[in-house]
Amino acid sequence: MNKLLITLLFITIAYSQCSGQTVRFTNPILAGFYPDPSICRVGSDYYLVNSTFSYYPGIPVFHSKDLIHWEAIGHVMNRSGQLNLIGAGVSRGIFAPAIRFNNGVFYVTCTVVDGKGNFVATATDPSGPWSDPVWIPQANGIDPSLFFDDNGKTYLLYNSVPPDDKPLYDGHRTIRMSEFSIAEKKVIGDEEIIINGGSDINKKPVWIEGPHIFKKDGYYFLIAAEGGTEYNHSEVVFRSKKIEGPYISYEKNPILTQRNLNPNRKNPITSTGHADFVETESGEWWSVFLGCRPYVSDYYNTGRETFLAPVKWKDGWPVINPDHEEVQYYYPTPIPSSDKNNATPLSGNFVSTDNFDADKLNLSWLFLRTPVENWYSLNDRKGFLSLSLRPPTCSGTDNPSFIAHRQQHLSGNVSTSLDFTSQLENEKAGIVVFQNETHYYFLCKSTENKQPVVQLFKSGVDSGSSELLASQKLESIPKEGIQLKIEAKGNTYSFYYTTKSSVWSLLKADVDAKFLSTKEAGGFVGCVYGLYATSNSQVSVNKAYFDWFRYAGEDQVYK
Ligand code: 6LW
Repeated sequence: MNKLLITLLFITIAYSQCSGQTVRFTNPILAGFYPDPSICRVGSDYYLVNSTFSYYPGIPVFHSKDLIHWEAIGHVMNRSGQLNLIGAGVSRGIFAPAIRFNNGVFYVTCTVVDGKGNFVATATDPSGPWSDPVWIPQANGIDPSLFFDDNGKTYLLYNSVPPDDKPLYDGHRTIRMSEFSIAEKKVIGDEEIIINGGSDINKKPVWIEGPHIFKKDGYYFLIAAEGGTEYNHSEVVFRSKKIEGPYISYEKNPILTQRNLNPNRKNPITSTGHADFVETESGEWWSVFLGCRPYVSDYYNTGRETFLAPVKWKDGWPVINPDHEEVQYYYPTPIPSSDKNNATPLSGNFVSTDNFDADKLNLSWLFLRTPVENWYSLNDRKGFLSLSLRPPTCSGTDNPSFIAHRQQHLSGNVSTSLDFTSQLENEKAGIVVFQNETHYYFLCKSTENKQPVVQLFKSGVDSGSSELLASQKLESIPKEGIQLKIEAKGNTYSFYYTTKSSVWSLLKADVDAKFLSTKEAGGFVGCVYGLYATSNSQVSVNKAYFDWFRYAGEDQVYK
């Protein structure tokens, strides 16, 4: 690049930063487990939803004016009557949602697996309240998505079983479609198979899913995930002149994948797929999709995150990220923007602290399954989050006293200040880094031989068992309590405590983080840091008081 160009680039960046304009954004735009993104635009407003599985509230709704600064404005499922997840494994429950808008009404279609299946919920205000789910029993499958045709007809498409439910190979699925009555919120007409297998059934494509249809230049374009949501994930596209097909596969499919790249490349973004498209007011096309950031090989603890990349139309077909082989951590901003919204940061490196001095929990906090009792409070002691110690533990499939923040970085730390006293060894409170019921580490304060201790437990692989990795008697404890810290550094976690603020004592260093990776633990979620208190199946009237929670992300790629 010649000197003039470099000078111009610096002037542009300098001007933009002086004027508060953001000239480039960081990926993932939603860091941490925010999988299966779906997006729509209404005027100059963008809305995005993600899967939440057995976390509650279900299906966060994000809003943005520029596709890069996102603010959580509510949840589709935030009433216990809408969604009872008790008994579900953490990666069950709510699978991939899709958000669409038509004639003043927002629609979210989604699936409760092991439950009543596919449903549609509606709202006129995307921040809620959303309707109760209207179940769609005729649609047998997952990943439902609506398409509103310009002739007033509506269609529901979804991933489903192979023809006659007789798979030709493992992973053989179909995309099926039915006309849908928006008035009656039910399928009408016959269901038809519009994609059998995937982009080329002769190559035995697996897991065609996450379908969405768009209409452009007289074509119906159908995009879908293919390859399964791991390393071989991809996005493929088909098109037809008629809504009912036949749909022709793009000869240059997939339009997005990272599976063919050098696995030893620096800071890889992998497993990209499950995309959705949005057209900006200026006619540019962009795609959101899920991707993963392994710290080594195919090990990642931050789950499947939401990325944004440009779409370009080539020979009448859409291609995601056409100017690069690798999905980029930085792209020029799609819409000139300035960092106006003061939402909880979701991208790049940041520090955020919750002092629990509001009268409601921040929307980014997660419960594990649907709370049916009042076991937490922001009013018991102003400026504190109180958790009642209750019998459920995070090894089970009940609703423990557990409020979590996603792990959004490969490196960083979380800390909290905890006022908790107990004479009983079964009573414990602290921070848990949690992937699922059999894969977590719990740093807690408790009692051992009537002495206050800080302990580190590793979950057992059978539900309910756990292994004590470290324990340290606590001498004097100041009235403000103890502070706990978990430090993540890619493939290790280190655990600290202090009774004198800012002088941390190491309890245990370099504990294996791979144990909490998706590769080892399985599932569809990502790690979360939970503020957690339990009486381990005993009755208790005790409470734990958390004064603040601090989160710091320190990923090298953003430095
Ligand atoms: C989602 C489907 C998928 O419904 O996994 O592997 C499911 N891809 O699209 C949960 O993310």
